[in-house]
Amino acid sequence: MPHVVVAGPLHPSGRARLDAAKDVTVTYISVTSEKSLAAEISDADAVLLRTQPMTAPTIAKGERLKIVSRHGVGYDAVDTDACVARGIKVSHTPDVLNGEVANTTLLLMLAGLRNFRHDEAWARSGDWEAKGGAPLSTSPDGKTIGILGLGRIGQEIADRLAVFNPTIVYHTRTKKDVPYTYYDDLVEMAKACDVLVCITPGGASTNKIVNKDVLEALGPKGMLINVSRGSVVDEDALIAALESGKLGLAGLDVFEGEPHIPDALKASERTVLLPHVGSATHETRAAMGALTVDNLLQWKADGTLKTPVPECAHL
Ligand code: A2R
Repeated sequence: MPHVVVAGPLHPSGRARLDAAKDVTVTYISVTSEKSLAAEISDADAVLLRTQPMTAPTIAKGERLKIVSRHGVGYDAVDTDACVARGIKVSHTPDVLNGEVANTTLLLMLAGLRNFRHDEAWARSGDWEAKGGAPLSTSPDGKTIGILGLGRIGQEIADRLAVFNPTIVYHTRTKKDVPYTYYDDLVEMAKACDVLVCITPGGASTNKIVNKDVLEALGPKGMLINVSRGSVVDEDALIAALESGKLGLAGLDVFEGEPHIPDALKASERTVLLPHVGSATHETRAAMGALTVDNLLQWKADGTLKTPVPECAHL
């Protein structure tokens, strides 16, 4: 009978299905760090992984491990090479969160351009009555919006942005068959953009890809939105660009050292900040939980995965 360790919160609907599954032993643990995870998986056949990293030393502690079912689409914190070397299969939850992350992108964009933080405080504080109307803000309509990473989520963002009648441009490593202008140079794209949305995976190939040059190319009226991974943006360069006025605005759902957010970003009037809630709605977390459990139960039934990560698809 396989032993499944569920490491972190799972939506109640997913938990109910897992509890109802026959011939599975399930242990729920509430670890938040990789160190404490390593201590809990010595007799696990399967791990349902939330946000904790799983590096090679932790994977080695799971001597019986056969599957890691990652709750989320990004799996940059899981050492897939170490998993493949051991024949451990890794799944993730693509597609089911595309719409919600796109909604979060729109939320950040509108909040930034339309000066939501300032104007809400203006209404709430009585400044409207005491001082008059709030200053004018910027329309989201008709802007040039660059998408860094036009994959499943990036395409959904482009689709949902259509109501603003934008010019969409994009940067990826490979040109796609889409009706948008492709830039093979990120700095050149940033120069052309009013808003730049980051939605690539994390990991080595995108580490600090949004650097000082990209931020300054986006310019004093430009807005950066990051709904991908904190590692994609050079946070020191971002703070410097905001403080010097070389970048206009930043809407951030993810951070380099999250859940820590640098004081400079918290204090800035040019930022809109969220605590990594891109997919965090009841509906979407239920769908992600369901797919995570689907992968576990399919593996238990026939040894295959419903949505393996590409690196493990051959196993
Ligand atoms: O580069 P390509 O042609 O493989 O396109 C992918 C792009 N991408 C990059 N673009 C520029 N420089 C890179 N070094 C780079 N690496 C990847 O990101 C593709 O267009 C996009 C990723 O799309 P998907 O694999 O479909 O991922 P999905 O589901 O959109 O999620 C993206 C990320 C997750 O990995 C989490 O970190 C976050 O959104 O939730």
